[in-house]
Amino acid sequence: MEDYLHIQKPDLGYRYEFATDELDAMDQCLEAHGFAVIKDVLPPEIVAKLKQAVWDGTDPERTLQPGESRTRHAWIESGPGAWEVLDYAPFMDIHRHLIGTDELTIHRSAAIIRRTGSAPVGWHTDWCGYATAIKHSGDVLNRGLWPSGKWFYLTGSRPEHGGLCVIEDSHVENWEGPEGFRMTADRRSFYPEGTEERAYNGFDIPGLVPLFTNGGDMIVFAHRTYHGAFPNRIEETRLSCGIGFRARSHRIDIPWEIPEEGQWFLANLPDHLRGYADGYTSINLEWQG
Ligand SMILES: O=C(O)CCC(=O)C(=O)O
Ligand SMILES: [Fe+2]
Repeated sequence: MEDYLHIQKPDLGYRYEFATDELDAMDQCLEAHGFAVIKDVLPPEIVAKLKQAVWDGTDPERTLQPGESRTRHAWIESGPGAWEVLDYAPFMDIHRHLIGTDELTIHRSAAIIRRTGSAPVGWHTDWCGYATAIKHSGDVLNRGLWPSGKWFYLTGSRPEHGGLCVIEDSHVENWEGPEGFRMTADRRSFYPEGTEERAYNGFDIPGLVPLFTNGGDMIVFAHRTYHGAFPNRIEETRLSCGIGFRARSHRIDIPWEIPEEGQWFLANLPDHLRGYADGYTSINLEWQG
């Protein structure tokens, strides 16, 4: 069985890892190649608390079995363990930089648990801006032109541990896919030429960049960047979380009712953090347009 242990950190010929005081250089990489890593955004104490909050918000009853994965959408709504990171000024400073304004509203958040043996995540872009019909919540929320991702792989990102991988330079409009592949009709993924049209989940792709990060490093990618994740092939359970913001002035007219958990979040977020919930849409995964 392929274990991905042999995959080394690539030398791409350009820098894509930056310290928190190198954000202008980071922007240039994000713009040129569609991704970047910001090193040591969170200290170990906060990483430890967030790991706990990922479990509590995603699998509170600890029912997830080996081989399984679970995603908690709107994870910020799960409680103080998730939203307390909004009090950590260096974290918020980076988000202000990424969005280009001081007035931020929480846009989307998620936490993911991938236990040993969990499956790979097929290649996709999160961006739904190509869709002309608005059919589900992603079509409403994932149309922005600001950076996506902003993930923390709290137990580290590396190929053997279900790490994230991106395709360099795949963030440009009308990208045609890696050599030897064709885009799916909806442009959300690609598949090898001459095979059935189905999102590819193999890792033998030109331009693939496996990311190697520590728990406190932030992975940033451009809205269109294509990415996937390796299967988790080691003993340790993979934990990851991400919180994305948008400019508060960018209002979104939501076609769904804010679910009960979202209402609970809005009622319980401490006063000094309320500004971040101004215009918050929550998400309703059942909603269909
Ligand atoms: O689990 C991962 O590593 C990738 C998740 C992802 O890309 C997504 O949720 O859109
Ligand atoms: Fe994604």
